[in-house]
Amino acid sequence: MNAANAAAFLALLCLAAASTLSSISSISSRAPHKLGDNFIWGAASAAYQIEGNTKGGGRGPSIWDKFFADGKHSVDGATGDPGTDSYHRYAEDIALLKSYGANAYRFSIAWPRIVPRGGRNSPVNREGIAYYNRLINEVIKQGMTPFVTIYHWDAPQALEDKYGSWLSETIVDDFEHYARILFTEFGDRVKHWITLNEPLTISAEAYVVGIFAPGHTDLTESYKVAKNQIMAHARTYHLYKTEFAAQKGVIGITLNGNWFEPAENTAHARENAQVMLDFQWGLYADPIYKTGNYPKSMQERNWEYLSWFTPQESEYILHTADFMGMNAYTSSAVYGNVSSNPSTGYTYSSFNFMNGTMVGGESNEGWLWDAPWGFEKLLVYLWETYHYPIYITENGFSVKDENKKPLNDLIQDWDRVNYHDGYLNAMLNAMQRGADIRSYFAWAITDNLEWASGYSSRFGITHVDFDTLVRTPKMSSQFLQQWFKWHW
Ligand code: PNW
Repeated sequence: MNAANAAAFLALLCLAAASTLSSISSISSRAPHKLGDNFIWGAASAAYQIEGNTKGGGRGPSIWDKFFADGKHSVDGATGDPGTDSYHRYAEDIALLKSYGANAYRFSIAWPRIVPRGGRNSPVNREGIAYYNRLINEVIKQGMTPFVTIYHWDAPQALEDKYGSWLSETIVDDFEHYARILFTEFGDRVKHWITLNEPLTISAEAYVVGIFAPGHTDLTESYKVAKNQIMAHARTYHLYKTEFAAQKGVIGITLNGNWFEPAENTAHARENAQVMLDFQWGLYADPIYKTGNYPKSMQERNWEYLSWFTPQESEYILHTADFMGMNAYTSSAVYGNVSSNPSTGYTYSSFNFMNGTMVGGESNEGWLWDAPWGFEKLLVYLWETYHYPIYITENGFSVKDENKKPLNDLIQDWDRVNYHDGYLNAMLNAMQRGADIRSYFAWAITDNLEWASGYSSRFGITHVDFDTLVRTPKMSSQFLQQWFKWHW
Protein backbone atom coordinates (compact mmCIF):
# COMPACT_ATOMS: atom_id res chain seq x y z
CA MET A 1 0.00 0.00 0.00
CA ASN A 2 1.23 3.48 -0.83
CA ALA A 3 1.04 5.14 2.58
CA ALA A 4 1.47 8.69 1.32
CA ASN A 5 -1.43 8.37 -1.07
CA ALA A 6 -3.56 6.64 1.51
CA ALA A 7 -2.91 9.34 4.06
CA ALA A 8 -3.60 12.09 1.54
CA PHE A 9 -6.87 10.54 0.56
CA LEU A 10 -7.95 10.00 4.14
CA ALA A 11 -7.14 13.62 4.91
CA LEU A 12 -9.25 14.67 1.95
CA LEU A 13 -12.12 12.53 3.16
CA CYS A 14 -11.88 13.94 6.69
CA LEU A 15 -11.75 17.55 5.55
CA ALA A 16 -14.66 17.23 3.25
CA ALA A 17 -17.12 15.30 5.37
CA ALA A 18 -16.85 14.74 9.07
CA SER A 19 -20.13 12.87 8.86
CA THR A 20 -18.57 9.91 7.12
CA LEU A 21 -16.10 9.16 9.89
CA SER A 22 -17.40 5.68 10.49
CA SER A 23 -16.84 4.60 6.90
CA ILE A 24 -13.41 6.25 6.87
CA SER A 25 -12.21 4.27 9.85
CA SER A 26 -13.50 1.10 8.26
CA ILE A 27 -11.56 1.93 5.09
CA SER A 28 -8.32 2.57 6.92
CA SER A 29 -8.48 -0.42 9.24
CA ARG A 30 -8.89 -2.98 6.53
CA ALA A 31 -6.09 -5.38 5.72
CA PRO A 32 -4.86 -4.90 2.17
CA HIS A 33 -5.64 -7.71 -0.23
CA LYS A 34 -3.89 -7.84 -3.57
CA LEU A 35 -5.97 -8.40 -6.67
CA GLY A 36 -3.01 -9.07 -8.95
CA ASP A 37 -1.86 -7.43 -12.16
CA ASN A 38 -4.39 -9.19 -14.35
CA PHE A 39 -7.41 -7.84 -12.52
CA ILE A 40 -9.45 -5.62 -14.82
CA TRP A 41 -11.12 -2.50 -13.45
CA GLY A 42 -12.84 0.37 -15.15
CA ALA A 43 -16.20 1.91 -15.79
CA ALA A 44 -19.05 1.04 -18.16
CA SER A 45 -21.51 2.66 -20.54
CA ALA A 46 -24.05 1.72 -23.22
CA ALA A 47 -24.42 3.26 -26.67
CA TYR A 48 -28.02 4.46 -26.44
CA GLN A 49 -27.45 6.02 -23.02
CA ILE A 50 -24.47 8.16 -24.03
CA GLU A 51 -23.91 8.57 -27.78
CA GLY A 52 -26.60 11.03 -28.80
CA ASN A 53 -26.47 11.92 -32.52
CA THR A 54 -29.23 9.36 -33.04
CA LYS A 55 -30.02 10.65 -36.54
CA GLY A 56 -26.46 11.38 -37.60
CA GLY A 57 -23.50 9.37 -38.80
CA GLY A 58 -25.71 7.18 -40.96
CA ARG A 59 -27.40 5.52 -37.95
CA GLY A 60 -30.79 3.92 -38.44
CA PRO A 61 -33.61 4.26 -35.89
CA SER A 62 -33.62 1.90 -32.90
CA ILE A 63 -36.60 0.60 -30.92
CA TRP A 64 -35.80 3.15 -28.19
CA ASP A 65 -36.10 6.11 -30.58
CA LYS A 66 -39.59 4.94 -31.45
CA PHE A 67 -40.52 4.07 -27.85
CA PHE A 68 -39.49 7.48 -26.51
CA ALA A 69 -40.87 9.48 -29.45
CA ASP A 70 -44.29 10.01 -27.87
CA GLY A 71 -42.72 11.68 -24.82
CA LYS A 72 -44.68 9.45 -22.43
CA HIS A 73 -42.26 6.64 -21.65
CA SER A 74 -39.54 8.55 -19.82
CA VAL A 75 -39.24 11.19 -17.10
CA ASP A 76 -39.54 14.65 -18.72
CA GLY A 77 -39.96 12.99 -22.11
CA ALA A 78 -36.20 12.34 -22.28
CA THR A 79 -34.81 10.68 -25.42
CA GLY A 80 -31.41 9.45 -26.63
CA ASP A 81 -30.49 13.01 -27.62
CA PRO A 82 -28.25 14.54 -26.47
CA GLY A 83 -27.17 11.55 -24.37
CA THR A 84 -23.79 12.80 -23.22
CA ASP A 85 -22.87 13.53 -26.84
CA SER A 86 -20.17 10.91 -26.44
CA TYR A 87 -20.39 10.36 -30.19
CA HIS A 88 -18.31 13.53 -30.40
CA ARG A 89 -16.77 13.64 -26.91
CA TYR A 90 -15.62 10.03 -26.50
CA ALA A 91 -11.93 10.99 -26.35
CA GLU A 92 -12.56 13.29 -23.40
CA ASP A 93 -14.38 10.51 -21.52
CA ILE A 94 -11.66 7.98 -22.22
CA ALA A 95 -9.01 10.44 -21.02
CA LEU A 96 -10.98 11.01 -17.81
CA LEU A 97 -11.29 7.28 -17.18
CA LYS A 98 -7.57 6.92 -17.75
CA SER A 99 -6.94 9.74 -15.27
CA TYR A 100 -8.90 7.72 -12.67
CA GLY A 101 -6.35 4.93 -13.01
CA ALA A 102 -8.63 2.44 -14.76
CA ASN A 103 -7.19 -0.18 -17.10
CA ALA A 104 -10.36 -0.98 -19.08
CA TYR A 105 -13.46 0.61 -20.59
CA ARG A 106 -16.68 -1.32 -21.16
CA PHE A 107 -18.97 0.15 -23.84
CA SER A 108 -21.53 -1.15 -26.31
CA ILE A 109 -21.87 -0.93 -30.06
CA ALA A 110 -25.19 0.25 -31.51
CA TRP A 111 -26.51 -2.31 -34.00
CA PRO A 112 -28.36 0.42 -35.99
CA ARG A 113 -25.10 2.33 -36.42
CA ILE A 114 -23.47 -0.70 -38.03
CA VAL A 115 -26.45 -2.10 -39.94
CA PRO A 116 -29.05 0.70 -40.01
CA ARG A 117 -31.87 -1.58 -41.17
CA GLY A 118 -30.56 -4.53 -39.18
CA GLY A 119 -31.00 -7.45 -41.58
CA ARG A 120 -28.45 -9.90 -42.90
CA ASN A 121 -28.96 -8.54 -46.42
CA SER A 122 -29.10 -4.88 -45.41
CA PRO A 123 -26.27 -2.48 -46.23
CA VAL A 124 -23.45 -1.83 -43.76
CA ASN A 125 -22.84 1.75 -42.60
CA ARG A 126 -19.13 2.47 -43.04
CA GLU A 127 -19.44 5.70 -41.04
CA GLY A 128 -20.52 3.64 -38.04
CA ILE A 129 -17.56 1.29 -38.45
CA ALA A 130 -15.25 4.31 -38.67
CA TYR A 131 -16.72 5.77 -35.47
CA TYR A 132 -16.14 2.60 -33.44
CA ASN A 133 -12.65 2.27 -34.90
CA ARG A 134 -11.87 5.75 -33.58
CA LEU A 135 -13.32 4.84 -30.18
CA ILE A 136 -11.51 1.49 -29.89
CA ASN A 137 -8.23 2.99 -31.06
CA GLU A 138 -8.52 5.78 -28.51
CA VAL A 139 -9.06 3.28 -25.66
CA ILE A 140 -6.01 1.33 -26.78
CA LYS A 141 -3.95 4.48 -27.27
CA GLN A 142 -4.63 5.33 -23.63
CA GLY A 143 -3.30 1.92 -22.63
CA MET A 144 -6.69 0.50 -21.63
CA THR A 145 -8.51 -2.71 -22.62
CA PRO A 146 -11.73 -2.34 -24.65
CA PHE A 147 -14.51 -4.54 -23.27
CA VAL A 148 -17.24 -4.59 -25.90
CA THR A 149 -20.93 -5.36 -25.47
CA ILE A 150 -22.41 -6.40 -28.80
CA TYR A 151 -26.00 -5.71 -27.77
CA HIS A 152 -27.18 -3.37 -25.03
CA TRP A 153 -30.90 -3.31 -25.90
CA ASP A 154 -30.98 -1.08 -29.01
CA ALA A 155 -32.44 -3.28 -31.77
CA PRO A 156 -32.94 -1.67 -35.19
CA GLN A 157 -36.54 -0.47 -35.48
CA ALA A 158 -36.67 -1.94 -38.99
CA LEU A 159 -36.46 -5.46 -37.50
CA GLU A 160 -39.17 -4.62 -34.98
CA ASP A 161 -41.40 -3.53 -37.87
CA LYS A 162 -40.49 -6.51 -40.02
CA TYR A 163 -40.92 -9.43 -37.62
CA GLY A 164 -41.14 -8.18 -34.03
CA SER A 165 -37.37 -8.35 -33.45
CA TRP A 166 -36.77 -10.64 -30.43
CA LEU A 167 -40.17 -12.29 -30.80
CA SER A 168 -39.02 -14.11 -33.93
CA GLU A 169 -36.27 -16.67 -34.26
CA THR A 170 -35.30 -14.89 -37.49
CA ILE A 171 -33.38 -12.49 -35.27
CA VAL A 172 -30.79 -15.20 -34.61
CA ASP A 173 -29.66 -15.06 -38.26
CA ASP A 174 -29.62 -11.27 -38.36
CA PHE A 175 -27.77 -11.07 -35.06
CA GLU A 176 -25.13 -13.51 -36.25
CA HIS A 177 -24.60 -11.39 -39.36
CA TYR A 178 -24.19 -8.25 -37.22
CA ALA A 179 -21.78 -10.01 -34.84
CA ARG A 180 -19.70 -11.31 -37.78
CA ILE A 181 -19.22 -7.73 -38.96
CA LEU A 182 -17.95 -6.73 -35.51
CA PHE A 183 -15.51 -9.65 -35.22
CA THR A 184 -14.26 -8.97 -38.75
CA GLU A 185 -13.83 -5.23 -38.33
CA PHE A 186 -12.74 -4.94 -34.69
CA GLY A 187 -11.60 -8.40 -33.57
CA ASP A 188 -7.94 -7.70 -34.26
CA ARG A 189 -8.00 -5.25 -31.32
CA VAL A 190 -11.01 -6.31 -29.22
CA LYS A 191 -10.33 -9.47 -27.18
CA HIS A 192 -13.21 -9.27 -24.69
CA TRP A 193 -16.74 -9.69 -26.04
CA ILE A 194 -20.12 -9.72 -24.32
CA THR A 195 -22.92 -10.94 -26.55
CA LEU A 196 -25.96 -9.57 -24.70
CA ASN A 197 -26.30 -7.22 -21.76
CA GLU A 198 -28.91 -8.26 -19.18
CA PRO A 199 -31.29 -10.34 -21.30
CA LEU A 200 -33.50 -10.61 -18.19
CA THR A 201 -34.10 -6.87 -18.04
CA ILE A 202 -35.46 -7.06 -21.58
CA SER A 203 -37.57 -10.20 -21.20
CA ALA A 204 -38.96 -8.81 -17.92
CA GLU A 205 -39.12 -5.01 -18.25
CA ALA A 206 -39.77 -4.85 -22.00
CA TYR A 207 -42.14 -7.86 -22.36
CA VAL A 208 -43.83 -8.33 -18.95
CA VAL A 209 -43.75 -4.99 -17.12
CA GLY A 210 -43.80 -2.93 -20.32
CA ILE A 211 -41.69 0.04 -19.20
CA PHE A 212 -38.81 -0.68 -21.62
CA ALA A 213 -38.92 -0.76 -25.42
CA PRO A 214 -40.96 -2.11 -27.11
CA GLY A 215 -43.31 -2.00 -24.12
CA HIS A 216 -45.25 -5.30 -24.23
CA THR A 217 -46.94 -7.06 -21.29
CA ASP A 218 -47.25 -10.76 -22.09
CA LEU A 219 -45.51 -13.57 -20.22
CA THR A 220 -45.64 -16.04 -23.13
CA GLU A 221 -43.99 -13.45 -25.35
CA SER A 222 -41.37 -12.83 -22.71
CA TYR A 223 -40.31 -16.48 -22.70
CA LYS A 224 -40.19 -16.52 -26.51
CA VAL A 225 -37.83 -13.58 -26.28
CA ALA A 226 -35.75 -15.36 -23.62
CA LYS A 227 -35.30 -18.41 -25.82
CA ASN A 228 -34.39 -16.31 -28.88
CA GLN A 229 -31.87 -14.36 -26.78
CA ILE A 230 -30.22 -17.58 -25.65
CA MET A 231 -30.14 -18.94 -29.21
CA ALA A 232 -28.64 -15.68 -30.54
CA HIS A 233 -26.03 -15.73 -27.79
CA ALA A 234 -25.11 -19.36 -28.52
CA ARG A 235 -24.95 -18.80 -32.28
CA THR A 236 -22.59 -15.87 -31.73
CA TYR A 237 -20.40 -17.92 -29.39
CA HIS A 238 -20.13 -20.74 -31.94
CA LEU A 239 -19.42 -18.25 -34.72
CA TYR A 240 -16.59 -16.72 -32.71
CA LYS A 241 -15.10 -20.08 -31.73
CA THR A 242 -15.18 -21.47 -35.27
CA GLU A 243 -14.54 -18.61 -37.69
CA PHE A 244 -12.60 -16.27 -35.38
CA ALA A 245 -10.68 -18.62 -33.08
CA ALA A 246 -7.42 -17.18 -34.40
CA GLN A 247 -8.27 -13.86 -32.74
CA LYS A 248 -7.82 -15.61 -29.38
CA GLY A 249 -10.31 -13.49 -27.43
CA VAL A 250 -12.86 -14.43 -24.80
CA ILE A 251 -16.63 -14.22 -25.12
CA GLY A 252 -19.46 -14.42 -22.62
CA ILE A 253 -22.85 -12.97 -21.72
CA THR A 254 -23.74 -10.50 -18.97
CA LEU A 255 -26.55 -11.69 -16.69
CA ASN A 256 -28.16 -9.72 -13.91
CA GLY A 257 -30.36 -9.95 -10.87
CA ASN A 258 -30.59 -9.42 -7.13
CA TRP A 259 -29.47 -11.48 -4.19
CA PHE A 260 -32.54 -13.01 -2.51
CA GLU A 261 -32.27 -13.51 1.22
CA PRO A 262 -34.69 -15.80 3.08
CA ALA A 263 -36.05 -13.31 5.61
CA GLU A 264 -37.33 -16.01 7.95
CA ASN A 265 -35.79 -19.23 9.09
CA THR A 266 -38.42 -21.41 7.48
CA ALA A 267 -38.24 -23.99 4.72
CA HIS A 268 -40.84 -22.06 2.75
CA ALA A 269 -38.87 -18.79 2.88
CA ARG A 270 -35.72 -20.61 1.78
CA GLU A 271 -37.58 -22.29 -1.06
CA ASN A 272 -39.09 -18.99 -2.23
CA ALA A 273 -35.67 -17.32 -2.16
CA GLN A 274 -34.21 -20.11 -4.30
CA VAL A 275 -37.13 -19.81 -6.72
CA MET A 276 -36.36 -16.11 -7.12
CA LEU A 277 -32.67 -16.85 -7.80
CA ASP A 278 -33.79 -19.42 -10.37
CA PHE A 279 -36.22 -16.99 -12.00
CA GLN A 280 -33.68 -14.18 -12.29
CA TRP A 281 -30.28 -15.87 -12.72
CA GLY A 282 -31.20 -19.47 -13.52
CA LEU A 283 -33.48 -18.61 -16.47
CA TYR A 284 -30.35 -17.82 -18.50
CA ALA A 285 -27.51 -19.27 -16.42
CA ASP A 286 -28.83 -22.84 -16.20
CA PRO A 287 -29.26 -23.23 -19.99
CA ILE A 288 -25.90 -21.64 -20.80
CA TYR A 289 -23.66 -22.69 -17.89
CA LYS A 290 -25.16 -25.72 -16.22
CA THR A 291 -27.83 -27.95 -17.80
CA GLY A 292 -28.84 -26.69 -21.24
CA ASN A 293 -32.34 -26.17 -19.89
CA TYR A 294 -34.44 -23.95 -17.62
CA PRO A 295 -34.28 -24.49 -13.84
CA LYS A 296 -36.58 -27.21 -12.51
CA SER A 297 -38.51 -24.75 -10.34
CA MET A 298 -39.31 -22.74 -13.44
CA GLN A 299 -40.23 -25.77 -15.55
CA GLU A 300 -42.70 -26.85 -12.85
CA ARG A 301 -44.25 -23.48 -12.17
CA ASN A 302 -44.35 -21.90 -15.63
CA TRP A 303 -44.53 -24.87 -17.99
CA GLU A 304 -47.49 -23.46 -19.89
CA TYR A 305 -45.66 -20.22 -20.70
CA LEU A 306 -42.15 -21.44 -21.47
CA SER A 307 -40.56 -21.72 -24.93
CA TRP A 308 -38.89 -25.10 -24.65
CA PHE A 309 -35.59 -26.29 -26.08
CA THR A 310 -35.29 -29.41 -28.20
CA PRO A 311 -32.58 -31.83 -27.05
CA GLN A 312 -30.42 -30.67 -29.97
CA GLU A 313 -30.88 -27.04 -28.94
CA SER A 314 -29.98 -27.85 -25.34
CA GLU A 315 -26.77 -29.42 -26.51
CA TYR A 316 -26.07 -26.44 -28.79
CA ILE A 317 -26.46 -23.83 -26.03
CA LEU A 318 -24.76 -25.59 -23.10
CA HIS A 319 -21.30 -24.24 -22.15
CA THR A 320 -21.35 -21.46 -24.73
CA ALA A 321 -19.25 -18.98 -22.75
CA ASP A 322 -15.72 -18.42 -21.52
CA PHE A 323 -16.95 -16.45 -18.51
CA MET A 324 -20.06 -15.20 -16.75
CA GLY A 325 -20.59 -11.44 -16.96
CA MET A 326 -22.48 -10.24 -13.89
CA ASN A 327 -24.37 -7.04 -13.21
CA ALA A 328 -25.69 -6.74 -9.67
CA TYR A 329 -26.84 -3.75 -7.71
CA THR A 330 -29.03 -4.80 -4.80
CA SER A 331 -30.61 -7.39 -2.52
CA SER A 332 -34.17 -8.40 -1.65
CA ALA A 333 -35.84 -10.24 1.20
CA VAL A 334 -38.12 -13.22 0.66
CA TYR A 335 -40.74 -14.45 3.12
CA GLY A 336 -42.32 -17.83 3.71
CA ASN A 337 -45.91 -16.77 3.84
CA VAL A 338 -46.02 -15.27 0.35
CA SER A 339 -46.11 -17.82 -2.40
CA SER A 340 -43.81 -16.60 -5.12
CA ASN A 341 -45.88 -15.64 -8.10
CA PRO A 342 -43.58 -16.08 -11.06
CA SER A 343 -46.33 -15.77 -13.62
CA THR A 344 -46.55 -12.03 -12.93
CA GLY A 345 -42.90 -11.66 -13.74
CA TYR A 346 -39.54 -12.08 -12.18
CA THR A 347 -39.11 -9.66 -9.33
CA TYR A 348 -42.36 -9.30 -7.54
CA SER A 349 -42.43 -11.84 -4.75
CA SER A 350 -39.60 -10.17 -2.91
CA PHE A 351 -39.42 -7.16 -0.65
CA ASN A 352 -36.99 -4.42 0.26
CA PHE A 353 -37.50 -4.62 4.02
CA MET A 354 -36.26 -7.19 6.49
CA ASN A 355 -36.54 -7.44 10.27
CA GLY A 356 -38.62 -4.27 10.12
CA THR A 357 -35.98 -2.13 8.36
CA MET A 358 -34.92 -1.64 4.76
CA VAL A 359 -32.40 -4.11 3.34
CA GLY A 360 -29.92 -1.27 2.81
CA GLY A 361 -29.41 2.43 2.18
CA GLU A 362 -31.86 4.30 -0.03
CA SER A 363 -31.02 5.46 -3.58
CA ASN A 364 -32.78 7.53 -6.21
CA GLU A 365 -34.32 4.37 -7.71
CA GLY A 366 -37.09 2.40 -6.01
CA TRP A 367 -35.44 -0.91 -6.92
CA LEU A 368 -31.94 -0.09 -5.70
CA TRP A 369 -30.80 -0.44 -2.06
CA ASP A 370 -27.22 -0.27 -0.85
CA ALA A 371 -26.85 -3.81 0.56
CA PRO A 372 -23.26 -5.05 0.13
CA TRP A 373 -23.80 -8.10 2.37
CA GLY A 374 -25.97 -9.58 -0.39
CA PHE A 375 -23.32 -8.93 -3.05
CA GLU A 376 -20.86 -11.21 -1.27
CA LYS A 377 -23.46 -13.96 -0.93
CA LEU A 378 -24.48 -13.61 -4.57
CA LEU A 379 -20.90 -13.81 -5.86
CA VAL A 380 -20.23 -16.93 -3.82
CA TYR A 381 -23.56 -18.44 -4.93
CA LEU A 382 -22.87 -17.82 -8.64
CA TRP A 383 -19.37 -19.21 -8.35
CA GLU A 384 -20.44 -22.33 -6.46
CA THR A 385 -23.48 -22.95 -8.66
CA TYR A 386 -21.96 -22.38 -12.10
CA HIS A 387 -18.15 -22.57 -11.69
CA TYR A 388 -17.36 -20.03 -14.38
CA PRO A 389 -14.92 -17.13 -13.95
CA ILE A 390 -16.97 -14.07 -13.06
CA TYR A 391 -16.49 -10.66 -14.65
CA ILE A 392 -18.38 -8.01 -12.70
CA THR A 393 -19.46 -5.87 -15.64
CA GLU A 394 -21.66 -3.37 -13.75
CA ASN A 395 -22.12 -2.22 -10.19
CA GLY A 396 -23.12 1.27 -9.15
CA PHE A 397 -25.41 3.66 -7.37
CA SER A 398 -27.78 6.53 -8.06
CA VAL A 399 -27.59 8.97 -5.14
CA LYS A 400 -30.98 10.10 -3.90
CA ASP A 401 -31.92 13.56 -5.19
CA GLU A 402 -28.44 14.07 -6.60
CA ASN A 403 -30.07 15.98 -9.41
CA LYS A 404 -31.41 18.62 -7.01
CA LYS A 405 -28.06 19.55 -5.49
CA PRO A 406 -25.76 22.35 -6.60
CA LEU A 407 -22.71 21.02 -8.45
CA ASN A 408 -20.26 21.64 -5.60
CA ASP A 409 -22.33 19.50 -3.21
CA LEU A 410 -23.25 16.95 -5.79
CA ILE A 411 -19.70 15.96 -6.66
CA GLN A 412 -19.06 15.15 -2.98
CA ASP A 413 -21.00 11.96 -3.62
CA TRP A 414 -20.42 10.22 -0.31
CA ASP A 415 -23.31 7.82 -0.65
CA ARG A 416 -21.78 6.54 -3.89
CA VAL A 417 -18.31 6.33 -2.30
CA ASN A 418 -19.81 4.35 0.55
CA TYR A 419 -21.65 2.08 -1.88
CA HIS A 420 -18.55 1.22 -3.92
CA ASP A 421 -16.47 0.80 -0.76
CA GLY A 422 -18.97 -1.69 0.65
CA TYR A 423 -19.42 -3.64 -2.58
CA LEU A 424 -15.71 -3.79 -3.35
CA ASN A 425 -14.98 -5.19 0.07
CA ALA A 426 -17.81 -7.68 -0.37
CA MET A 427 -16.08 -8.69 -3.62
CA LEU A 428 -12.80 -9.22 -1.75
CA ASN A 429 -14.57 -11.37 0.82
CA ALA A 430 -16.11 -13.48 -1.95
CA MET A 431 -12.67 -13.90 -3.51
CA GLN A 432 -11.25 -14.98 -0.18
CA ARG A 433 -14.05 -17.54 -0.04
CA GLY A 434 -12.86 -18.95 -3.35
CA ALA A 435 -14.83 -17.11 -6.04
CA ASP A 436 -12.86 -16.53 -9.26
CA ILE A 437 -13.59 -12.85 -9.98
CA ARG A 438 -11.65 -11.12 -12.73
CA SER A 439 -13.08 -7.65 -13.22
CA TYR A 440 -14.99 -4.78 -11.65
CA PHE A 441 -16.68 -2.14 -13.79
CA ALA A 442 -18.41 0.76 -12.09
CA TRP A 443 -21.68 1.82 -13.65
CA ALA A 444 -21.25 4.37 -15.04
CA ILE A 445 -18.32 6.24 -16.56
CA THR A 446 -20.49 9.39 -16.72
CA ASP A 447 -24.04 10.38 -15.85
CA ASN A 448 -26.26 9.41 -18.77
CA LEU A 449 -29.77 8.61 -20.00
CA GLU A 450 -31.12 6.26 -17.31
CA TRP A 451 -33.75 4.71 -19.66
CA ALA A 452 -37.27 5.39 -18.34
CA SER A 453 -35.86 7.57 -15.54
CA GLY A 454 -34.45 9.90 -18.21
CA TYR A 455 -31.69 12.28 -17.17
CA SER A 456 -33.07 12.65 -13.65
CA SER A 457 -31.30 9.66 -12.11
CA ARG A 458 -27.51 9.85 -12.08
CA PHE A 459 -25.20 6.82 -11.84
CA GLY A 460 -21.97 8.42 -13.07
CA ILE A 461 -18.64 8.66 -11.31
CA THR A 462 -18.33 11.74 -13.55
CA HIS A 463 -20.96 14.48 -13.52
CA VAL A 464 -22.44 15.65 -16.82
CA ASP A 465 -24.28 18.94 -17.12
CA PHE A 466 -26.90 18.07 -19.72
CA ASP A 467 -27.25 21.69 -20.89
CA THR A 468 -23.58 22.42 -21.48
CA LEU A 469 -22.34 18.77 -21.62
CA VAL A 470 -19.42 19.77 -19.41
CA ARG A 471 -17.88 16.87 -17.45
CA THR A 472 -16.78 17.11 -13.80
CA PRO A 473 -15.25 14.18 -11.89
CA LYS A 474 -17.10 13.22 -8.72
CA MET A 475 -15.39 12.19 -5.48
CA SER A 476 -16.29 8.55 -6.20
CA SER A 477 -13.89 8.53 -9.17
CA GLN A 478 -11.09 9.55 -6.78
CA PHE A 479 -12.19 6.94 -4.29
CA LEU A 480 -12.06 4.17 -6.90
CA GLN A 481 -8.64 5.28 -8.04
CA GLN A 482 -7.36 5.16 -4.47
CA TRP A 483 -9.06 1.87 -3.63
CA PHE A 484 -7.55 0.09 -6.62
CA LYS A 485 -4.13 1.57 -5.91
CA TRP A 486 -4.27 -0.02 -2.49
CA HIS A 487 -5.51 -3.35 -3.71
CA TRP A 488 -3.78 -3.93 -7.00
C1 PNW B 1 -28.73 -1.91 -15.81
N1 PNW B 1 -34.13 -2.98 -12.26
O1 PNW B 1 -30.11 -1.84 -15.94
C2 PNW B 1 -28.27 -1.61 -17.23
O2 PNW B 1 -27.36 -2.53 -17.77
C3 PNW B 1 -27.84 -0.19 -17.45
O3 PNW B 1 -28.08 0.15 -18.79
C4 PNW B 1 -28.55 0.71 -16.47
O4 PNW B 1 -28.32 2.06 -16.73
C5 PNW B 1 -28.06 0.31 -15.08
O5 PNW B 1 -28.30 -1.06 -14.82
C6 PNW B 1 -28.68 1.13 -13.95
O6 PNW B 1 -30.07 0.93 -13.92
C7 PNW B 1 -31.04 -2.12 -14.95
O7 PNW B 1 -35.24 -2.42 -12.44
C8 PNW B 1 -32.31 -1.64 -15.16
O8 PNW B 1 -33.93 -3.80 -11.32
C9 PNW B 1 -33.33 -1.92 -14.27
C10 PNW B 1 -33.07 -2.72 -13.18
C11 PNW B 1 -31.79 -3.21 -12.96
C12 PNW B 1 -30.78 -2.90 -13.85
